[in-house]
Amino acid sequence: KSDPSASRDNPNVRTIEVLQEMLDYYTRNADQWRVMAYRRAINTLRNQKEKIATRKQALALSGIGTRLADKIEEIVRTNHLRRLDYANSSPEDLAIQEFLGVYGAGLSQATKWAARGYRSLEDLRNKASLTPNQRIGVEHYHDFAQRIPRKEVEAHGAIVRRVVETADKDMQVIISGSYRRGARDSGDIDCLITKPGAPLDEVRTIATAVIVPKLFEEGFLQVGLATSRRHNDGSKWHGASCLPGSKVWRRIDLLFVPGPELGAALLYFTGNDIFNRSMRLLARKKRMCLNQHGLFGDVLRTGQVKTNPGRLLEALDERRIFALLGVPWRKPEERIC
Ligand code: DCP
Ligand code: MG
Ligand code: MN
Repeated sequence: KSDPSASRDNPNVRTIEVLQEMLDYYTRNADQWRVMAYRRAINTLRNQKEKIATRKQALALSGIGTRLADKIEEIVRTNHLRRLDYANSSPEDLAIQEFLGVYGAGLSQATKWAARGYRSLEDLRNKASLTPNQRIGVEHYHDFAQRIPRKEVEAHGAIVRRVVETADKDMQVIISGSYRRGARDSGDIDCLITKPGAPLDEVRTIATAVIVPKLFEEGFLQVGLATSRRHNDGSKWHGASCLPGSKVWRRIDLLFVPGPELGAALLYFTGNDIFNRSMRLLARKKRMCLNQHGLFGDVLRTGQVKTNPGRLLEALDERRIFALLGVPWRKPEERIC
């Protein structure tokens, strides 16, 4: 969606945007033939320097047939495509769109449910066979769909902080994610937990053996949500929390960080994700590598593959990572791309 080639300077951005919605629709409906046709058309339009406004102009391009050419003309003329109105309003498609909001369910799961004939959250709740995670996603659909006001993010963070500091007075909690960027409300609560000088093992052990159990015992944490092993070395915990006296469950993420990696972890966990991607890309261009563990230099790559891990340049000091990358310091509030 953030493809730079679809940027402002392409005269066909709006057409591409509408065709992309059709592509999404056909993808959801697993219509592979149309998916290919729309992909081809979108790519062709991306490569045009001129605005393609008429059926005739469109037909002159390779890979665009008569029906697509008509649609392109309609989009340019009306800024809209009537076909989209009912494409997105079939009962099956509406169900897929609703199911996409179930925490942890991707497009493939949502499509499967719809293909089995489920049309509502009620259907999922009563008829579908759900994994424990999916059941929580369905039962708390409306909770997780709500934004969390900044004050409430702070209240969740304060409970985590109290328990963390009781477990070990040298341990620290920093609320990261969109909250650290100054957002007025957040999608979830991101708590970074660390201890100066301590290795990951120490932080992770205290967190999983003492802090998380204590937060459950207090009735604050409600459930842990499984994550894929492949992407998690035990330094992340996903789940849901609830303030005393409230019934609304919120999504909460805990990140356990070794003291010496605080700067790199803060940079990663503050985001936003697009800003992170551009910082990593920049590091790569300078033959460095940036990840949540540090900034590394002298990295050798063969194509995309790293052939040596490089030498650690900085991990503790967030500002120094910016400096070494040659990027002027940006306050968290300014890290929105
Ligand atoms: N992150 C990332 N790449 C991803 C996901 C996350 O770099 N694919 C980093 C940047 C995010 C941070 O982790 O800012 C927290 O992730 P969240 O999904 O919680 O996103 P935000 O906190 O930024 O926004 P929201 O308010 O929606 O939670
Ligand atoms: Mg967040
Ligand atoms: Mn998060």
